[in-house]
Amino acid sequence: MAECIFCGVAAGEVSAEKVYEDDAVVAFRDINPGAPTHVLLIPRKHVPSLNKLVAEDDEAVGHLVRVATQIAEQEHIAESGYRLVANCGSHAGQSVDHVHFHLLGGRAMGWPPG
Ligand code: DGP
Repeated sequence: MAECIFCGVAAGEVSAEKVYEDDAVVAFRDINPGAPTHVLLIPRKHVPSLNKLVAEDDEAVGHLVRVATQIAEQEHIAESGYRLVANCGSHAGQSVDHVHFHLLGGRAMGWPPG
């Protein structure tokens, strides 16, 4: 069993409602949704924080962003708009130490975020 919960999701050891997966990226619905659409996108590779990304991760992260746009289409939020955000560190409220991006949509959102 993976020590990291999101590595566990990626490996199929932890149940989650996956909406997309390939060799590099996994996307699944957030367990505690903050919007009508709330999908998490992760690289399969365990990287604990944005601060630890290295050049070899560029392709996977770029791919992840493109996958997010495709999921936005599937979820019918591409036209109305959405937010793709990654929390890094304690001030941002990062609670899981595996790089992840939140795809949020289906309602209007305020700015700046709280
Ligand atoms: P963050 O605060 O940016 O680190 O976001 C972590 C998100 O991960 C948070 O919105 C809740 C979600 N989450 C935590 N554990 C699980 C889990 O086991 N399954 C799923 N689907 N989501 C989880």
